[in-house]
Amino acid sequence: MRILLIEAPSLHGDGTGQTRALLPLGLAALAATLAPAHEVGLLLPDTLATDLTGAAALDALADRVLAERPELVGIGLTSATFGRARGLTAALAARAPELPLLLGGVHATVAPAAALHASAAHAALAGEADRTLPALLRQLAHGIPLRKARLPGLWRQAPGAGPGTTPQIVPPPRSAAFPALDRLPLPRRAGVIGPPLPASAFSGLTTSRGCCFDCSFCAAARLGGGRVRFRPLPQVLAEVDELRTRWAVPSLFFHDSVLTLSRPRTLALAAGLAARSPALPFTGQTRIDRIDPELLDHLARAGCQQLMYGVETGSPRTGERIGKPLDQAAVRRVARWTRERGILPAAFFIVGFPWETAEDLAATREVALGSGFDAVHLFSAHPLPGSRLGDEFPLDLAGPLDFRTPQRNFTTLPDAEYQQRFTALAADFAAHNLAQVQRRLAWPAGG
Ligand code: B12
Ligand code: SF4
Repeated sequence: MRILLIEAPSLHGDGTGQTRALLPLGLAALAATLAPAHEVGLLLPDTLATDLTGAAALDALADRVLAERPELVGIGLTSATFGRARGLTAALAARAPELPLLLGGVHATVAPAAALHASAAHAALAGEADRTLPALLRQLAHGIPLRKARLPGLWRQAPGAGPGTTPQIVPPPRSAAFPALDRLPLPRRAGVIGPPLPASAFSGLTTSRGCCFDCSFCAAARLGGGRVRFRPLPQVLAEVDELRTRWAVPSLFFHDSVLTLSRPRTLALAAGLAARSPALPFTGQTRIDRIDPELLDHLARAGCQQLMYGVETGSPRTGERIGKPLDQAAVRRVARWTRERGILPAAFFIVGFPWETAEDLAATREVALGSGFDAVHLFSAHPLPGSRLGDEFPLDLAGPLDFRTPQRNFTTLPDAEYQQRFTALAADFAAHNLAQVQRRLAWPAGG
Protein backbone atom coordinates (compact mmCIF):
# COMPACT_ATOMS: atom_id res chain seq x y z
CA MET A 1 0.00 0.00 0.00
CA ARG A 2 1.02 3.62 -0.47
CA ILE A 3 0.99 5.12 3.01
CA LEU A 4 1.51 8.78 3.70
CA LEU A 5 2.44 9.66 7.27
CA ILE A 6 1.98 13.33 8.09
CA GLU A 7 3.06 15.28 11.13
CA ALA A 8 0.25 17.68 12.00
CA PRO A 9 1.37 21.25 11.34
CA SER A 10 2.77 22.93 14.40
CA LEU A 11 3.09 26.51 15.55
CA HIS A 12 6.23 27.05 13.66
CA GLY A 13 4.42 27.82 10.42
CA ASP A 14 2.40 30.62 11.93
CA GLY A 15 3.29 33.10 9.27
CA THR A 16 6.54 33.85 11.05
CA GLY A 17 8.66 32.69 8.14
CA GLN A 18 10.18 30.16 10.51
CA THR A 19 10.12 26.52 9.51
CA ARG A 20 10.80 23.65 11.85
CA ALA A 21 13.16 21.18 10.23
CA LEU A 22 12.81 18.20 12.52
CA LEU A 23 12.10 14.56 11.82
CA PRO A 24 9.41 13.31 14.25
CA LEU A 25 10.70 10.21 15.96
CA GLY A 26 7.26 8.61 16.29
CA LEU A 27 6.62 8.70 12.54
CA ALA A 28 10.19 7.59 11.83
CA ALA A 29 9.62 4.57 14.10
CA LEU A 30 6.41 3.68 12.25
CA ALA A 31 7.99 4.18 8.83
CA ALA A 32 10.68 1.68 9.81
CA THR A 33 8.23 -1.07 10.69
CA LEU A 34 6.07 -0.42 7.61
CA ALA A 35 8.77 0.08 4.99
CA PRO A 36 9.55 -3.56 4.23
CA ALA A 37 5.97 -4.26 3.16
CA HIS A 38 4.67 -0.84 2.07
CA GLU A 39 5.60 2.28 0.18
CA VAL A 40 5.89 4.88 2.94
CA GLY A 41 6.30 8.64 2.55
CA LEU A 42 6.73 11.16 5.36
CA LEU A 43 5.22 14.58 4.87
CA LEU A 44 6.35 17.22 7.36
CA PRO A 45 4.34 20.36 6.59
CA ASP A 46 6.38 22.48 8.97
CA THR A 47 9.39 21.99 6.74
CA LEU A 48 7.53 22.95 3.56
CA ALA A 49 5.64 26.18 4.10
CA THR A 50 5.99 29.27 6.20
CA ASP A 51 2.31 29.96 6.78
CA LEU A 52 -0.12 27.17 7.59
CA THR A 53 -2.64 29.30 9.41
CA GLY A 54 -5.66 29.98 7.20
CA ALA A 55 -8.09 27.62 5.48
CA ALA A 56 -6.44 28.35 2.12
CA ALA A 57 -3.11 27.09 3.45
CA LEU A 58 -4.71 23.87 4.71
CA ASP A 59 -6.48 23.47 1.35
CA ALA A 60 -3.13 23.79 -0.40
CA LEU A 61 -1.66 21.25 2.00
CA ALA A 62 -4.52 18.85 1.27
CA ASP A 63 -3.81 19.18 -2.47
CA ARG A 64 -0.14 18.47 -1.76
CA VAL A 65 -1.14 15.34 0.19
CA LEU A 66 -3.41 14.06 -2.58
CA ALA A 67 -0.72 14.67 -5.20
CA GLU A 68 1.18 11.83 -3.51
CA ARG A 69 -1.74 9.48 -4.38
CA PRO A 70 -1.82 7.83 -0.94
CA GLU A 71 -4.08 4.85 -0.23
CA LEU A 72 -4.04 5.68 3.48
CA VAL A 73 -3.14 8.90 5.28
CA GLY A 74 -1.93 8.70 8.88
CA ILE A 75 -1.67 11.95 10.84
CA GLY A 76 0.53 12.14 13.94
CA LEU A 77 -0.88 14.45 16.64
CA THR A 78 -0.06 16.08 19.89
CA SER A 79 -2.73 18.09 21.67
CA ALA A 80 -0.85 21.21 20.62
CA THR A 81 -1.25 20.40 16.94
CA PHE A 82 -4.72 18.87 16.99
CA GLY A 83 -6.50 22.14 16.13
CA ARG A 84 -4.63 22.38 12.83
CA ALA A 85 -4.93 18.67 12.10
CA ARG A 86 -8.71 18.94 12.34
CA GLY A 87 -8.66 21.52 9.55
CA LEU A 88 -6.47 19.28 7.45
CA THR A 89 -8.80 16.28 7.87
CA ALA A 90 -11.75 18.45 6.82
CA ALA A 91 -9.92 19.68 3.72
CA LEU A 92 -8.91 16.12 2.81
CA ALA A 93 -12.37 14.66 3.42
CA ALA A 94 -13.95 17.35 1.24
CA ARG A 95 -11.66 16.43 -1.65
CA ALA A 96 -11.38 12.66 -1.23
CA PRO A 97 -14.21 11.31 0.97
CA GLU A 98 -13.15 7.70 0.41
CA LEU A 99 -9.48 8.18 1.32
CA PRO A 100 -8.91 6.40 4.67
CA LEU A 101 -7.81 8.97 7.27
CA LEU A 102 -6.20 7.65 10.42
CA LEU A 103 -5.18 9.65 13.49
CA GLY A 104 -2.37 8.56 15.77
CA GLY A 105 0.20 9.89 18.24
CA VAL A 106 -0.09 11.38 21.70
CA HIS A 107 -3.40 13.21 21.33
CA ALA A 108 -5.05 10.25 19.60
CA THR A 109 -3.83 8.14 22.53
CA VAL A 110 -5.07 10.31 25.39
CA ALA A 111 -8.29 11.57 23.74
CA PRO A 112 -9.19 9.21 20.86
CA ALA A 113 -12.97 9.58 21.01
CA ALA A 114 -12.83 13.37 21.31
CA ALA A 115 -10.33 13.53 18.44
CA LEU A 116 -12.63 11.51 16.21
CA HIS A 117 -15.70 13.50 17.19
CA ALA A 118 -14.00 16.76 16.35
CA SER A 119 -12.32 15.75 13.11
CA ALA A 120 -13.18 14.19 9.77
CA ALA A 121 -10.84 11.23 10.32
CA HIS A 122 -12.26 7.71 10.10
CA ALA A 123 -10.27 6.10 12.89
CA ALA A 124 -7.75 6.78 15.63
CA LEU A 125 -5.10 4.25 16.58
CA ALA A 126 -4.24 4.86 20.23
CA GLY A 127 -0.90 3.94 21.78
CA GLU A 128 2.50 3.02 20.41
CA ALA A 129 1.59 1.74 16.98
CA ASP A 130 4.78 -0.05 15.95
CA ARG A 131 2.96 -3.40 15.97
CA THR A 132 -0.68 -2.36 15.59
CA LEU A 133 -0.31 -0.20 12.47
CA PRO A 134 1.23 -3.03 10.40
CA ALA A 135 -1.56 -5.30 11.73
CA LEU A 136 -4.18 -2.75 10.69
CA LEU A 137 -2.70 -2.52 7.20
CA ARG A 138 -2.89 -6.30 6.91
CA GLN A 139 -6.63 -6.08 7.60
CA LEU A 140 -7.03 -3.33 4.99
CA ALA A 141 -5.05 -5.41 2.48
CA HIS A 142 -7.60 -8.18 3.04
CA GLY A 143 -10.35 -5.82 1.95
CA ILE A 144 -11.65 -4.80 5.40
CA PRO A 145 -12.43 -1.06 5.31
CA LEU A 146 -10.92 1.16 8.00
CA ARG A 147 -14.37 1.82 9.49
CA LYS A 148 -14.90 -1.90 10.03
CA ALA A 149 -11.43 -2.92 11.17
CA ARG A 150 -11.11 -4.36 14.69
CA LEU A 151 -7.85 -4.11 16.54
CA PRO A 152 -6.53 -3.35 20.04
CA GLY A 153 -6.23 0.44 20.32
CA LEU A 154 -8.33 1.18 17.23
CA TRP A 155 -11.18 3.65 17.76
CA ARG A 156 -13.29 4.19 14.67
CA GLN A 157 -16.25 6.01 13.26
CA ALA A 158 -19.16 3.65 12.86
CA PRO A 159 -19.79 2.70 9.21
CA GLY A 160 -22.35 5.00 7.65
CA ALA A 161 -21.18 8.14 9.46
CA GLY A 162 -20.39 11.04 7.17
CA PRO A 163 -20.45 14.80 6.86
CA GLY A 164 -23.57 16.20 8.51
CA THR A 165 -24.23 13.13 10.69
CA THR A 166 -23.38 12.85 14.38
CA PRO A 167 -20.40 10.52 14.53
CA GLN A 168 -20.87 7.25 16.41
CA ILE A 169 -17.56 6.14 17.82
CA VAL A 170 -16.79 2.46 18.21
CA PRO A 171 -14.20 1.78 20.95
CA PRO A 172 -11.52 -0.89 20.51
CA PRO A 173 -11.85 -4.39 21.97
CA ARG A 174 -8.95 -3.53 24.30
CA SER A 175 -5.91 -1.24 24.55
CA ALA A 176 -2.84 -2.05 22.52
CA ALA A 177 0.07 -3.70 24.36
CA PHE A 178 3.34 -1.80 24.50
CA PRO A 179 5.72 -3.13 21.84
CA ALA A 180 8.97 -4.80 22.94
CA LEU A 181 11.64 -2.27 22.02
CA ASP A 182 14.39 -4.84 21.42
CA ARG A 183 12.58 -6.17 18.38
CA LEU A 184 11.97 -2.85 16.66
CA PRO A 185 14.08 -1.71 13.72
CA LEU A 186 16.02 1.56 13.90
CA PRO A 187 13.83 4.59 13.07
CA ARG A 188 13.67 5.23 9.32
CA ARG A 189 15.03 8.64 8.45
CA ALA A 190 14.59 8.24 4.68
CA GLY A 191 11.48 8.89 2.61
CA VAL A 192 10.84 12.50 3.64
CA ILE A 193 8.92 14.29 0.89
CA GLY A 194 10.13 17.73 -0.20
CA PRO A 195 13.46 19.49 -0.20
CA PRO A 196 16.27 17.67 1.65
CA LEU A 197 16.34 18.43 5.37
CA PRO A 198 19.51 19.71 7.04
CA ALA A 199 21.55 17.03 8.82
CA SER A 200 20.57 18.55 12.16
CA ALA A 201 16.94 17.49 11.52
CA PHE A 202 17.99 13.88 12.04
CA SER A 203 19.94 14.29 15.25
CA GLY A 204 17.17 13.18 17.65
CA LEU A 205 17.02 9.71 19.16
CA THR A 206 15.79 8.02 22.32
CA THR A 207 17.26 5.25 24.44
CA SER A 208 13.97 4.56 26.22
CA ARG A 209 10.24 5.17 26.14
CA GLY A 210 7.96 6.24 28.99
CA CYS A 211 8.45 7.82 32.38
CA CYS A 212 8.04 6.38 35.88
CA PHE A 213 7.41 9.75 37.58
CA ASP A 214 3.98 11.28 37.75
CA CYS A 215 4.21 15.05 37.53
CA SER A 216 0.66 16.37 37.43
CA PHE A 217 1.16 18.66 34.42
CA CYS A 218 2.74 16.01 32.18
CA ALA A 219 1.18 13.28 30.03
CA ALA A 220 4.33 11.16 29.72
CA ALA A 221 3.57 8.94 32.71
CA ARG A 222 0.19 7.78 31.47
CA LEU A 223 1.33 7.44 27.89
CA GLY A 224 3.90 4.86 28.84
CA GLY A 225 1.70 3.13 31.43
CA GLY A 226 3.89 4.55 34.26
CA ARG A 227 6.81 2.34 33.21
CA VAL A 228 10.06 2.97 31.43
CA ARG A 229 11.15 0.55 28.74
CA PHE A 230 14.77 0.70 27.70
CA ARG A 231 16.15 -0.07 24.27
CA PRO A 232 19.13 -2.45 24.25
CA LEU A 233 22.29 -0.33 24.35
CA PRO A 234 23.95 -2.03 21.34
CA GLN A 235 20.90 -1.00 19.31
CA VAL A 236 21.16 2.60 20.56
CA LEU A 237 24.87 2.71 19.71
CA ALA A 238 24.18 1.24 16.26
CA GLU A 239 21.76 4.12 15.73
CA VAL A 240 24.41 6.59 16.87
CA ASP A 241 26.82 5.07 14.33
CA GLU A 242 24.20 5.32 11.59
CA LEU A 243 23.51 8.94 12.50
CA ARG A 244 27.19 9.71 12.32
CA THR A 245 28.06 7.88 9.10
CA ARG A 246 24.89 7.94 7.01
CA TRP A 247 23.28 11.17 8.16
CA ALA A 248 26.41 13.12 9.13
CA VAL A 249 24.64 14.73 12.06
CA PRO A 250 26.61 17.52 13.76
CA SER A 251 25.40 16.48 17.22
CA LEU A 252 22.96 14.19 18.99
CA PHE A 253 19.84 15.06 20.97
CA PHE A 254 18.66 12.34 23.34
CA HIS A 255 14.92 12.87 23.69
CA ASP A 256 14.34 10.43 26.56
CA SER A 257 12.00 11.89 29.15
CA VAL A 258 14.74 11.36 31.79
CA LEU A 259 18.00 10.40 30.09
CA THR A 260 19.91 9.62 33.29
CA LEU A 261 17.08 7.75 35.00
CA SER A 262 19.16 4.60 35.52
CA ARG A 263 22.67 5.31 36.76
CA PRO A 264 24.31 2.03 35.62
CA ARG A 265 22.73 2.33 32.23
CA THR A 266 23.80 5.97 31.85
CA LEU A 267 27.38 4.96 32.71
CA ALA A 268 27.25 2.22 30.06
CA LEU A 269 25.81 4.61 27.49
CA ALA A 270 28.50 7.18 28.27
CA ALA A 271 31.20 4.53 27.90
CA GLY A 272 29.78 3.49 24.52
CA LEU A 273 29.67 7.08 23.32
CA ALA A 274 33.16 7.88 24.63
CA ALA A 275 34.55 4.88 22.73
CA ARG A 276 33.49 6.51 19.45
CA SER A 277 36.05 8.89 18.08
CA PRO A 278 35.66 11.78 17.76
CA ALA A 279 32.84 11.93 20.30
CA LEU A 280 29.75 13.68 18.92
CA PRO A 281 28.53 16.53 21.11
CA PHE A 282 25.17 15.70 22.64
CA THR A 283 22.28 17.14 24.61
CA GLY A 284 19.91 15.32 26.92
CA GLN A 285 17.15 16.12 29.34
CA THR A 286 16.87 14.93 32.90
CA ARG A 287 15.92 15.75 36.47
CA ILE A 288 17.87 17.45 39.23
CA ASP A 289 17.51 14.34 41.44
CA ARG A 290 18.96 11.99 38.79
CA ILE A 291 22.45 13.38 38.44
CA ASP A 292 25.67 13.39 40.48
CA PRO A 293 29.24 14.61 39.97
CA GLU A 294 30.67 11.24 38.89
CA LEU A 295 27.89 10.72 36.36
CA LEU A 296 28.55 14.20 35.03
CA ASP A 297 32.28 13.38 34.68
CA HIS A 298 31.39 10.39 32.50
CA LEU A 299 28.83 12.32 30.47
CA ALA A 300 31.33 15.12 29.85
CA ARG A 301 33.94 12.63 28.63
CA ALA A 302 31.32 11.09 26.33
CA GLY A 303 30.68 14.45 24.60
CA CYS A 304 27.79 15.87 26.61
CA GLN A 305 27.48 19.52 25.71
CA GLN A 306 24.24 20.50 27.37
CA LEU A 307 21.90 19.04 29.97
CA MET A 308 18.36 20.36 30.20
CA TYR A 309 16.81 20.02 33.64
CA GLY A 310 13.05 20.00 34.22
CA VAL A 311 13.04 22.23 37.32
CA GLU A 312 9.61 23.67 36.44
CA THR A 313 9.09 26.00 39.40
CA GLY A 314 10.76 28.12 42.04
CA SER A 315 7.66 28.07 44.22
CA PRO A 316 7.84 25.40 46.95
CA ARG A 317 4.05 25.04 47.12
CA THR A 318 3.76 24.65 43.35
CA GLY A 319 6.54 22.04 43.48
CA GLU A 320 4.48 20.05 45.98
CA ARG A 321 1.28 20.37 43.97
CA ILE A 322 2.77 19.33 40.64
CA GLY A 323 4.59 16.35 42.16
CA LYS A 324 8.09 17.74 41.74
CA PRO A 325 9.08 19.07 45.17
CA LEU A 326 11.62 21.85 44.92
CA ASP A 327 15.03 21.53 46.58
CA GLN A 328 16.48 24.93 45.86
CA ALA A 329 19.95 24.08 47.22
CA ALA A 330 20.05 20.97 45.00
CA VAL A 331 19.08 23.03 41.96
CA ARG A 332 21.99 25.41 42.55
CA ARG A 333 24.39 22.55 43.30
CA VAL A 334 23.51 20.61 40.17
CA ALA A 335 23.79 23.70 37.95
CA ARG A 336 27.27 24.32 39.42
CA TRP A 337 28.43 20.70 39.08
CA THR A 338 27.25 20.68 35.48
CA ARG A 339 28.94 23.94 34.58
CA GLU A 340 32.19 22.92 36.33
CA ARG A 341 32.45 19.95 33.92
CA GLY A 342 32.06 22.11 30.84
CA ILE A 343 28.47 21.00 30.26
CA LEU A 344 25.98 23.83 29.79
CA PRO A 345 23.17 23.59 32.36
CA ALA A 346 19.77 24.61 30.97
CA ALA A 347 16.39 24.45 32.70
CA PHE A 348 12.70 24.50 31.91
CA PHE A 349 10.24 26.50 33.99
CA ILE A 350 6.45 26.76 33.91
CA VAL A 351 4.37 29.51 35.47
CA GLY A 352 0.64 30.09 35.47
CA PHE A 353 -0.63 27.02 37.33
CA PRO A 354 -4.24 27.48 38.44
CA TRP A 355 -3.41 28.24 42.07
CA GLU A 356 -0.48 30.56 41.33
CA THR A 357 -0.22 34.14 42.54
CA ALA A 358 2.25 36.94 41.86
CA GLU A 359 4.42 35.54 44.69
CA ASP A 360 4.73 32.16 42.96
CA LEU A 361 5.81 33.83 39.73
CA ALA A 362 8.37 35.91 41.62
CA ALA A 363 9.73 32.79 43.34
CA THR A 364 10.16 31.07 39.98
CA ARG A 365 11.96 34.11 38.62
CA GLU A 366 14.38 34.03 41.52
CA VAL A 367 15.25 30.35 41.18
CA ALA A 368 15.44 30.44 37.37
CA LEU A 369 17.70 33.45 37.15
CA GLY A 370 19.64 32.94 40.36
CA SER A 371 20.72 29.30 40.24
CA GLY A 372 23.55 29.46 37.71
CA PHE A 373 21.81 28.11 34.61
CA ASP A 374 23.24 28.89 31.22
CA ALA A 375 19.85 28.95 29.50
CA VAL A 376 16.37 29.07 31.00
CA HIS A 377 13.16 28.36 29.12
CA LEU A 378 9.78 29.68 30.22
CA PHE A 379 6.36 28.22 29.42
CA SER A 380 2.86 29.23 30.41
CA ALA A 381 0.93 26.38 32.03
CA HIS A 382 -1.69 24.85 29.74
CA PRO A 383 -3.11 21.72 31.39
CA LEU A 384 -2.39 18.98 28.86
CA PRO A 385 -4.86 16.27 27.91
CA GLY A 386 -3.43 13.05 29.34
CA SER A 387 -2.08 14.78 32.44
CA ARG A 388 -3.74 14.84 35.86
CA LEU A 389 -4.00 18.62 35.65
CA GLY A 390 -5.62 18.26 32.23
CA ASP A 391 -8.38 16.13 33.78
CA GLU A 392 -9.18 18.98 36.16
CA PHE A 393 -8.93 21.88 33.72
CA PRO A 394 -10.01 20.87 30.22
CA LEU A 395 -8.50 22.94 27.42
CA ASP A 396 -10.16 24.31 24.33
CA LEU A 397 -8.23 22.74 21.47
CA ALA A 398 -9.92 24.54 18.58
CA GLY A 399 -6.67 26.25 17.62
CA PRO A 400 -3.00 25.40 18.03
CA LEU A 401 -1.54 25.65 21.52
CA ASP A 402 1.50 27.79 22.05
CA PHE A 403 3.10 27.20 25.42
CA ARG A 404 5.46 30.11 24.94
CA THR A 405 2.66 32.63 25.53
CA PRO A 406 -0.27 32.71 27.96
CA GLN A 407 -3.06 31.78 25.56
CA ARG A 408 -5.21 31.26 28.60
CA ASN A 409 -4.93 32.46 32.14
CA PHE A 410 -5.55 29.76 34.75
CA THR A 411 -4.08 31.70 37.65
CA THR A 412 -5.77 33.62 40.43
CA LEU A 413 -4.57 36.85 38.78
CA PRO A 414 -6.75 39.01 36.48
CA ASP A 415 -6.02 38.21 32.80
CA ALA A 416 -4.32 41.51 32.03
CA GLU A 417 -2.11 41.28 35.09
CA TYR A 418 -1.05 37.70 34.34
CA GLN A 419 -0.31 38.65 30.73
CA GLN A 420 1.77 41.61 31.86
CA ARG A 421 3.67 39.61 34.50
CA PHE A 422 4.34 36.75 32.09
CA THR A 423 5.64 39.14 29.44
CA ALA A 424 7.96 40.80 31.94
CA LEU A 425 9.20 37.40 33.13
CA ALA A 426 9.79 36.21 29.56
CA ALA A 427 11.82 39.37 28.92
CA ASP A 428 13.93 38.69 32.03
CA PHE A 429 14.55 35.11 30.90
CA ALA A 430 15.56 36.33 27.42
CA ALA A 431 17.94 38.93 28.91
CA HIS A 432 19.48 36.26 31.15
CA ASN A 433 20.05 33.94 28.18
CA LEU A 434 21.56 36.71 26.09
CA ALA A 435 23.91 37.68 28.92
CA GLN A 436 25.06 34.06 29.20
CA VAL A 437 25.79 33.88 25.46
CA GLN A 438 27.71 37.14 25.66
CA ARG A 439 29.65 35.84 28.65
CA ARG A 440 30.58 32.69 26.74
CA LEU A 441 31.61 34.57 23.62
CA ALA A 442 33.71 36.96 25.67
CA TRP A 443 35.44 34.13 27.51
CA PRO A 444 38.39 33.49 25.13
CA ALA A 445 39.11 37.19 24.73
CA GLY A 446 38.81 37.93 28.42
CA GLY A 447 40.90 34.91 29.46
C1 B12 B 1 10.86 13.99 22.27
C2 B12 B 1 9.66 14.85 22.59
C3 B12 B 1 9.56 16.06 21.91
C4 B12 B 1 10.55 16.48 20.85
C5 B12 B 1 10.26 15.72 19.53
C6 B12 B 1 11.57 15.44 18.80
C7 B12 B 1 11.40 14.57 17.60
N1 B12 B 1 12.37 14.71 16.73
O1 B12 B 1 10.48 13.80 17.47
C8 B12 B 1 10.30 18.01 20.76
C9 B12 B 1 11.26 18.71 21.71
C10 B12 B 1 10.39 18.65 19.39
C11 B12 B 1 8.90 18.12 21.37
C12 B12 B 1 8.09 19.20 21.17
C13 B12 B 1 6.87 19.33 21.80
N2 B12 B 1 6.36 18.51 22.74
CO1 B12 B 1 7.08 16.79 23.19
N3 B12 B 1 7.69 15.16 23.85
C14 B12 B 1 8.71 14.44 23.54
C15 B12 B 1 8.73 13.15 24.42
C16 B12 B 1 9.70 13.38 25.58
C17 B12 B 1 9.06 11.87 23.70
C18 B12 B 1 8.33 11.69 22.36
C19 B12 B 1 8.95 10.56 21.59
O2 B12 B 1 9.79 10.74 20.73
N4 B12 B 1 8.58 9.34 21.93
C20 B12 B 1 9.04 8.16 21.20
C21 B12 B 1 8.15 7.94 19.97
C22 B12 B 1 8.54 6.67 19.26
O3 B12 B 1 6.82 7.84 20.45
P1 B12 B 1 5.62 8.75 19.93
O4 B12 B 1 6.10 10.02 19.36
O5 B12 B 1 4.57 8.83 20.96
O6 B12 B 1 5.05 7.86 18.70
C23 B12 B 1 4.41 6.63 18.90
C24 B12 B 1 2.88 6.74 19.11
O7 B12 B 1 2.47 8.00 19.59
C25 B12 B 1 2.29 6.39 17.79
N5 B12 B 1 2.17 7.42 16.76
C26 B12 B 1 2.84 8.58 16.59
N6 B12 B 1 2.45 9.20 15.46
C27 B12 B 1 1.51 8.42 14.88
C28 B12 B 1 0.79 8.57 13.71
C29 B12 B 1 -0.13 7.58 13.33
C30 B12 B 1 -0.90 7.74 12.08
C31 B12 B 1 -0.32 6.44 14.17
C32 B12 B 1 -1.30 5.40 13.79
C33 B12 B 1 0.40 6.29 15.36
C34 B12 B 1 1.32 7.28 15.70
O8 B12 B 1 3.20 5.40 17.31
C35 B12 B 1 4.53 5.87 17.60
C36 B12 B 1 5.49 4.73 17.67
O9 B12 B 1 5.20 3.89 18.75
C37 B12 B 1 7.24 13.11 24.90
C38 B12 B 1 7.00 12.44 26.24
C39 B12 B 1 6.76 10.99 26.06
N7 B12 B 1 7.40 10.22 26.87
O10 B12 B 1 6.03 10.57 25.19
C40 B12 B 1 6.88 14.60 24.92
C41 B12 B 1 5.45 15.02 24.65
C42 B12 B 1 4.91 14.20 23.49
N8 B12 B 1 5.57 16.41 24.22
C43 B12 B 1 4.63 17.17 24.63
C44 B12 B 1 4.52 18.55 24.33
C45 B12 B 1 3.50 19.32 25.11
C46 B12 B 1 5.33 19.14 23.37
C47 B12 B 1 5.26 20.60 22.89
C48 B12 B 1 3.89 21.21 22.75
C49 B12 B 1 6.17 21.38 23.85
C50 B12 B 1 6.27 22.86 23.68
N9 B12 B 1 6.41 23.47 24.81
O11 B12 B 1 6.25 23.42 22.61
C51 B12 B 1 5.96 20.50 21.53
C52 B12 B 1 4.92 20.12 20.45
C53 B12 B 1 5.55 19.80 19.13
C54 B12 B 1 4.54 19.35 18.12
N10 B12 B 1 4.74 19.69 16.89
O12 B12 B 1 3.57 18.67 18.42
C55 B12 B 1 3.63 16.41 25.47
C56 B12 B 1 2.36 16.15 24.66
C57 B12 B 1 1.12 16.05 25.54
C58 B12 B 1 -0.12 16.08 24.72
N11 B12 B 1 -1.24 15.87 25.38
O13 B12 B 1 -0.12 16.33 23.56
C59 B12 B 1 4.46 15.13 25.85
C60 B12 B 1 3.65 13.87 26.07
C61 B12 B 1 5.22 15.50 27.15
C62 B12 B 1 4.32 16.07 28.22
N12 B12 B 1 4.77 17.13 28.85
O14 B12 B 1 3.26 15.62 28.53
N13 B12 B 1 8.60 17.00 22.10
S1 SF4 C 1 7.81 16.06 33.79
FE1 SF4 C 1 9.54 14.72 33.31
S2 SF4 C 1 9.80 13.48 35.16
FE2 SF4 C 1 7.75 14.39 35.31
S3 SF4 C 1 6.37 12.81 34.44
FE3 SF4 C 1 6.94 14.25 32.77
S4 SF4 C 1 8.70 13.32 31.77
FE4 SF4 C 1 8.46 12.32 33.76
